[in-house]
Amino acid sequence: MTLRIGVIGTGAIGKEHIRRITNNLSGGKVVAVTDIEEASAKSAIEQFGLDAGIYPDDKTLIAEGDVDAVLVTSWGPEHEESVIAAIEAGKYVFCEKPLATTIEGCMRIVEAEMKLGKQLVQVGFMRRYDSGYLQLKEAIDNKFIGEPLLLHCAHRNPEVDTTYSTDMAITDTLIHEIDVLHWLVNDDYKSVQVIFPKKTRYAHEELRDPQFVILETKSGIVINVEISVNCKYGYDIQCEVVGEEGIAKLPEVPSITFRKNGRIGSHILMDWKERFMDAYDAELQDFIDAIRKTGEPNGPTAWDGYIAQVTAEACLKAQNSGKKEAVVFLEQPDFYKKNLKPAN
Ligand code: NAI
Ligand code: NAD
Ligand code: ISE
Repeated sequence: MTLRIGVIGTGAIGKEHIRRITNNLSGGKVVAVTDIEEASAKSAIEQFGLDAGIYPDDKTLIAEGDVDAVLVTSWGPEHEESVIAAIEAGKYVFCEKPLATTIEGCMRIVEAEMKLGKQLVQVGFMRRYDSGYLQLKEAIDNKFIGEPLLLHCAHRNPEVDTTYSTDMAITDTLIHEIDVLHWLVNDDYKSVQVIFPKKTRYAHEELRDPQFVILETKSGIVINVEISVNCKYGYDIQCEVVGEEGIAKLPEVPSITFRKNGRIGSHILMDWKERFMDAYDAELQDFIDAIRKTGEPNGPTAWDGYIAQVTAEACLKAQNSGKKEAVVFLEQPDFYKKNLKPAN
């Protein structure tokens, strides 16, 4: 059966996901769209030539759209209501990060899913599907560099607009590292700290940029992440794992090397949409395939969304206190204790 998909929020990433489901992936079809800006939903239909209905809001799409699954690609604070409405209607959900913008909101989603008794939700933490991170994970799991001791990471965006605030460096940007790094080293976070270095003159008045985050895991691995969202030169994601017997690093994005105007160089991407293109394809293909084959999604769960939000909120506290803050999770319910199979 083809998975009939409704899209809630047809902005930047909503349209990107519609494009990939329609043009690149198999087994899914976008049959319904909604956006609080009706013009945005209409433009999605026109841009991709969709044979899909437009619905006035998320609840109507879920109730009347004849969908098996929804993609929640609206703004973060809007996610919770749409996800819970979908779960209560028994629809599968692919929700972009963050799952919800509060710990309590994430827990309401977890509880709704457990009440239904079936996993329906996958969170859009696509880096777990990136071939670079998967290679790093394989190296760590096979003890290729011995036990990991510390990680040096960077998450750099060339620029942001004036709506981007200091807390978004954590909740919108670092959240990808928060999810992928504990998964990478098979550990849980214990504490976090945020340091504000000298501010770049390219940051708008209200924004503190760059930021330097230190996360410590229960086994003592120390992870530092530089977040710079006005780095100017490109979209650049770095991750270096220092182990007892060697160092493993995320591969650079392939590019030609050129010799021009007295220089040897290579290109750096400028846009987040391109950096994890293959990972976005893989996460959504896996969502579609797993549901069609097993009746349950196979990717990052609502519990992973909760773990990320607890860690993000500890980082927000650390931004304000300047101190090391504890990260405290509830015990993982048995319901979520399954071994995630690798992507594809
Ligand atoms: P956007 O602002 O371009 O698009 C959001 C769209 O959702 C807008 O068209 C807006 O009108 C609509 N919308 C908001 N609330 C809605 C609601 N309740 N019902 C229906 N439509 C609603 O934002 P963007 O950049 O596409 O981000 C959307 C989500 O995707 C966010 O959660 C963001 O964190 C996530 N995202 C994830 C990325 C990733 O790498 N995984 C990259 C970029 C965004
Ligand atoms: P966007 O502003 O371009 O799009 C959001 C869209 O949602 C807008 O069109 C808006 O009108 C619509 N919308 C908002 N509230 C709505 C509601 N209640 N019902 C229906 N539509 C609603 O934003 P974006 O950049 O596409 O980001 C959307 C989400 O995707 C965010 O959660 C963001 O964090 C996430 N995101 C993830 C990645 C990633 O790398 N995984 C990258 C970018 C964005
Ligand atoms: C955006 O929402 C994303 O998810 C991108 O992956 C990230 O690099 C960017 O900083 C966020 O704003």
